[in-house]
Amino acid sequence: MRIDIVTLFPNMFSGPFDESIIRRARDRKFAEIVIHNLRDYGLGRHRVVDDYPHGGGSGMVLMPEPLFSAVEAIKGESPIPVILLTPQGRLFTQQVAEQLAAYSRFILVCGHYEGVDERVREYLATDEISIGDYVLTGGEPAAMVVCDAVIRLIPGVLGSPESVRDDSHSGGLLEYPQYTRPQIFRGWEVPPVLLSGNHAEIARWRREQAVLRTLARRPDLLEKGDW
Ligand code: 6GU
Repeated sequence: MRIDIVTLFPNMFSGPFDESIIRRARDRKFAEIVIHNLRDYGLGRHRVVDDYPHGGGSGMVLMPEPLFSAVEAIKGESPIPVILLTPQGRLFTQQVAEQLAAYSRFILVCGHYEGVDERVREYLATDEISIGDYVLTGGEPAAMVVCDAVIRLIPGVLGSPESVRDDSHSGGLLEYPQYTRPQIFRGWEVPPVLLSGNHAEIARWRREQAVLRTLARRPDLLEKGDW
């Protein structure tokens, strides 16, 4: 998979993609992440990328030319999905991550300032995604979230396919409680069923815990009925 990211702040991405599982996925060529500086496509000697909103109002708006130039230079003639990261997008969920994981390539465009010229939404973006109902200063952290959630779904990136299957949210439920050694820590014991060796019992207990935990914390997930 190849993910191209268009951003005004390319330095924000050094670090998050250079550690842990995403680093390993890149090293092993499961995923290629290419960062593009929107400033390189800015207008004139000053490489301008934003301007005042027509009709007045506060803040600056990203101009269409630099964004179209950047995305067209990346795409060439290929029809690649162009996803604008904006608080106005559709909500990013595990299901959306699974949809994106089916692509071999897509482009993430990080919005910034007060907004993006509407013609970018209408004629350049093929999709708009928000990572939640709160406002970030820019789309960069959202791009990191999307990349992480999608790359870990690529077959081979995680150790075992079961760890993807058992994730919180993947089965429409939160994950069951996990325990490791020691068996007793400061007097707090591991639930005995987990030490019983009875795999059917353990599976039933975990399912029950997942349902109870989802009911207590995220009853909205149960109402969706995906479990
Ligand atoms: Cl994708 N961008 C910004 N600026 N804020 C957000 C967001 C994206 N998703 C949630 N809040």
